[in-house]
Amino acid sequence: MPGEPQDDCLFCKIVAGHVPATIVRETETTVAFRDINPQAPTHVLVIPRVHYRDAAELAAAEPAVAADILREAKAVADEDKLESYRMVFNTGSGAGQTVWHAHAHVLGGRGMQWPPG
Ligand code: D5M
Repeated sequence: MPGEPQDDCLFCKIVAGHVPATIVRETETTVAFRDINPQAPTHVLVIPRVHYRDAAELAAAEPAVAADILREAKAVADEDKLESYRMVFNTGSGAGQTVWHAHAHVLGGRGMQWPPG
């Protein structure tokens, strides 16, 4: 069921504390932890506690939680004292999504190129 924890979801396991992660912030609705394969000095994933396969499904079903993720991205950036940061939602395998639990990448601490690859 969308919104319910999935037994086979890595990020649901991190939310439940069954898989270790370097957690940087937690709220009632979100968890933020360092990406295991960082692409920048700051690379944090902000995820909803509830399970939706991608950001689009989350925003359609629980827009307030989607907004919480945007707010938490800024809080992560503030904690790492970033003046600017990039937020990425890979949505669909063609865009590079590999974990099917909605998540925002928060990247910063180095110069960024545009367009992204
Ligand atoms: O991003 C999925 C991201 O999840 C990718 O950057 C690696 C990261 N990842 C995978 N496993 C872990 C664990 N165990 N801890 C922290 N980060 C992890 P996507 O946009 O789906 O490609």
